This record gives sequence, C-alpha cells and structure tokens, in this order.
Amino acid sequence: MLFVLLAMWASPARAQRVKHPLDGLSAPEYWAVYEALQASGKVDSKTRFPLIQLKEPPKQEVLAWSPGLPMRREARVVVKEGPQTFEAVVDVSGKKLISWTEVKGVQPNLTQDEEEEAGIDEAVKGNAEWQAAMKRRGITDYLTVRCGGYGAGYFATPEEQGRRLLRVHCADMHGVWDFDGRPIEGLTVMWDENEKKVLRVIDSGAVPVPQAPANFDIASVGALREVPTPITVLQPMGPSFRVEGQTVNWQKWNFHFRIDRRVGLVVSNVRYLDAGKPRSILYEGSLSEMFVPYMDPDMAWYGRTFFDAGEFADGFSSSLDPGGDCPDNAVYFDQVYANYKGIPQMRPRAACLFEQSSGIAWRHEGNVVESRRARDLVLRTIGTFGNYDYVFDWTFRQDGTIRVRLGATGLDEVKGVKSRTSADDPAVPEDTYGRFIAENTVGVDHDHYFSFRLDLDVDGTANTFVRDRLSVKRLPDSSPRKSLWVAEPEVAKTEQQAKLRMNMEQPEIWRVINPGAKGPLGYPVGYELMPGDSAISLLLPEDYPQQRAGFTDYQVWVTPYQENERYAAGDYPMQSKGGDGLPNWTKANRGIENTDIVLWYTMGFHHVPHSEDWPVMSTIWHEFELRPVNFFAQNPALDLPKQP
Ligand SMILES: [Cu+2]
Repeated sequence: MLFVLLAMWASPARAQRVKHPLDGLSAPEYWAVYEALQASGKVDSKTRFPLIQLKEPPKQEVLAWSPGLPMRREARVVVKEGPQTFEAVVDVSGKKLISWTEVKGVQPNLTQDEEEEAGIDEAVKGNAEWQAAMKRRGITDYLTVRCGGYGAGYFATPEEQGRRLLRVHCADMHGVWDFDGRPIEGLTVMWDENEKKVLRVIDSGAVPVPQAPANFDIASVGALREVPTPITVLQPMGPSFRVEGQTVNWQKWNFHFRIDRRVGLVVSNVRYLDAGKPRSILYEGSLSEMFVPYMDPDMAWYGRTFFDAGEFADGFSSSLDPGGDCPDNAVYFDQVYANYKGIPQMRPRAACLFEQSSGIAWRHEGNVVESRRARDLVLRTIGTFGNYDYVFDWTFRQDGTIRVRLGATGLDEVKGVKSRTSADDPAVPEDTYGRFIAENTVGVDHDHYFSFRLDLDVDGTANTFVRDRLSVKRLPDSSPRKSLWVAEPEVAKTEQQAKLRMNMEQPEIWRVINPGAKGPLGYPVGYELMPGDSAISLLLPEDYPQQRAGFTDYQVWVTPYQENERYAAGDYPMQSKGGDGLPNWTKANRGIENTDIVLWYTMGFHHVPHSEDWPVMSTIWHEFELRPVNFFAQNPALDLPKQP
C-alpha cells in the first residue's frame, strides 16, 4: 500500500487530465487550440503565437463550480501575423475560434525564436559596420560570438514608431560556459524584427572582452569545502498533503494552482477550514509584472529597462533540479505550455511542493514550558530571465498566514571596462554607474520590482480596504506621559485613496476586510497585507521607463475586480509608451468600498553590485505576508499537536 501511495506521489501531474476550471491547458487542449486556429483559415506557417494561456472562466462561474459539473475551457491566444497583432479566443472543448480581434499600436511579447533568432546572428555577423567594430576590438573569429536581442524599450524617437525593435548585443563565449560574463562591450545593433534587418550599429567605444574566470560548475570552482554531516529530511509515511489534480489539501488549507507562461504560479481558491467550515481568503494571487531598469546612460546600456514577465513571457518555468532546488521530500509537477508555433511542450519538474519544519509556532513558559513546533507547506517555481533566476515561493502556514517569498539569484548583468579594478585611476572613473565585481568587469546598478496581483475574497467577494493609521496623540499636561499613538482605521473609498507608499514616519497597517462579516468580538473579519522590505522607484516621472512602469509609483493599489485587468504595466509592455495598466485603470477613480476588490502590491529592491555577486550571486530573499486580522476567533494554531 505504501509503495502504491509513494508511486502516486512521484508524478501526480503526468496524467494531464483536466479536473478544475482553473487548471492550465493540457497537451490535448493545446492541440485543440492548434487545430482550431489552423482550421480557421486565419493563420499560416509564418504565424507566430507569442502567448497561449488559459482564459479563465468568469469568476462567478468558477465560484459556483463543484467537481462533477461541466466547465468552460477557453484559451487566450496572442497572435503575430507579420507586423500585426491579434488576440484570439478559442473554445477548447468545441475546437473552434470564438473571436479574432486585431490589437493596434502594440507589440506582443518576444518569442523564443526572436530572442535566439538565427537570423539575427547571421545578419549581424554579415554586417560590414559591425565587422569593422569587431576588428577595432581585435575579434576576428565569430564562431564563438553569440548575439541576441531584447525589447528596445521606448524613448519616443522617430526610429521606434511602428517598428518592432530589438537591441542586439553580442558576447564571446570562448572558454566559458555562459556568455553573461563575456560582453563585447560598447556595441549595440538596432534590429528591426519585422523587417529582419540591421537599422544601425552603435559603437560607444571599444573595450577588450573581460577575461575574469566566470565559470561556477563544480569542476571549475577548484577545491571544495569539507562536506558537512548529513541532515536528512524523511517522511517515511509520505507527505501529509493530498493532491487531487492541481488542488492541494494540507493542514486545513485548500487551494488550487497552475503555472502560467507569463506570470508563473497562479494560486487560486485559497480557503482555510475553520471549525469544519471552508472559509475563502484569496480567490487568486500571482505575480503580475516585473521591472528591472539599469542605471547607466551609456549608449549600450540606457535601453536596458526590462519588463521580464510581459516582454518575454517565456521565463516560467525552469526545470527544477531535485536535491538542489527543492528538498528531498518534495513532490514535482510538470508544466505543459505551447511554443511560438503553438505546439505543446513539456517542462518537467516545473514546480515543487514540500513541507518544511519552520521553527517555533508559539511558546510560553508558565508553570511549565508550552511550545509547539511549526511546519510550512511551500509551493515553489523558479523563473529564469536571461541572467537572473527568481525563486517564487508561496508558503502556507498553520496559523492562517500566507507568505510569498522571492529569492533573486543568478548573474549580475555586467559591463566590460578598460580599468582592471577600482584602484586604477582613469580620467573618467568607470564605476560611477556600478561597481567592479571582477577584473575589467562592472556590475551595473539596477532595481528589481515585482507587482503581485492579490484578489482577496475575505469570507466572500464584498470587501473593503482599510488603512489603520498610527497617529501620534499629545497627552494633556496633567499626564505623566506626553505622547502615544492610536490606530485609526480609515476606509479607502476610491482608487485614489488607496494609492499608498510605505513610510516609516507615518506607519499604517493595511488590511482587506469583509464589512458584512463580523467576528465574535465585533470586528469585521480581515486579512492584513504585511509588506517586508521594499523600495520605491527613484526615476523621475518624466522618464519614459518610469512612465511605462507606473505601477512602481506606489507599493499599494486597490482596484475593483475586472477580469481583463491582470497585468500591472498593461497587456503589452513591449515598447509601450507609458501609462498602461494600473495608472490607466485607476484614472477613473472607481469605487472600491464593499465590493469585489483586487489588491496590488509592489515589492522592490535596489541593487548596487559587489564582489560577492561574482561569478554567481547568493540568493537574496524578499517577502510579504497575508495575515489573518480578526479573521479567526483566536489563534488558529492553538490546536497544533505536540509532535507534528
Ligand atoms: Cu540585481
């Protein structure tokens, strides 16, 4: 029996049978989409499909659904026909095209074939100007040179208008595994991706390719430290969660998840069993967008302002490395997605799920010590976006808390410089816009921003956002104390009132409540958004990258639920002109009180690189939590057994 159970756990997702209306599309469903599109007469062999994803059924339909009932299965397809962009909706079960709409004035996300386009490499290497620039750098062997492009951003130049523009850079991979540490610096090729041609070659000055040792595989690292004594994670009776398709049950938690090609993990229908009754907390939570602007004005650098989710839509997910990425007791899930031709692909081990011991749940010493050990359930994916790897953990805790953690690792994006180290004294210092992280190698300063879309449904959809402002009260002269603070709740009635920034001098507690559901002590039930460390963008409002990433203006936004408002910087951030997404939607200043609302949280950090980033960065973690506030009558983890 035990063996049968373990075998079941080993590959729960392989069957790919759709069991829930929010399940990601299965391989047969992607084929149905493929066939419906081919049969529509609207596509041909040159058509590209930048994105094919589940089109969620209307929320009310999902809420009313229960196992055994029929479910709507539709796909949203972004289609690229030459320079034109279309959005198609396909009825998957009926294998037919429901709608086909041209979207004007946008650029869809890059597809894998565009980023790694053989056409780019060939055309660039055949360009006489580029060849001359390479000669100035002493590079004559192009076999080890690799060129690739990224979205050019937007700076309102005539060249950008109506074009699909890539900035192409090249690297020399001679002698190393990865090209990231070997930039051919100062050389940018502006590439028209629709016309498939070089527009111009920009040379801001020849710099030798850095030669610092860049490999970090076991054989390259040299002597390894002593292996510490083993720590074994064993669950001889298997995990204590139950997985049914993509629905997870564990320690009173019940939720569904899928992996979306654009935003990664999408966690939905999150409920907690309270006194035998499932109570809703979060209808859906996921990443919404990322923004990574670099801080160097050089011609080869100013355009590096990446929207890693919306511009690429192929970073999720990386195949997880068992034993390295997830602990030994993890269970893995595969992901099926469609490539740019619409053909389903299998990404093995795209997510993992595991329990981990997480310290002390609670304790106190009275007459005796009462202490309980806590354990967490972690759902993990890793997205790889060029040089960066981001670990996304959705952690469910026994006390009703959801912790979302983001680990940033991978490689710094580096610039080759003439100076060997910061001790060199050139006329113009080469570390103004970054720091040396290896010889002749500067890690350029940059930011990371992540917008999370959190559709909280606290005991139902009619919710309200409340700020508890901690305001200072001066006490009368007769008081021995002169001052204290009081928490003053204030309801945000409109979108404008809910655009908020963290401020240590004017602290606030942010929570979503259900005004119609009171707990036993008379307070409305609620969940708090507890931010961790974060950052606000320092770019000026007139700067185009900042306008395109307007969601970074605030840590918190609240909008009324709209099924098509999913991406904080808009549906098409590639070469977007600014204002899309949250800034645009909230202009209407819609009401957000006692209605279905979505909370958007921007998490960010500034990164000044340093030598320990080389040749690969230690993982740095940032997180936020959704914590119950007057949601439970008392500590929900009081019932933890002595030996979990
Ligand atoms: Cu960084």
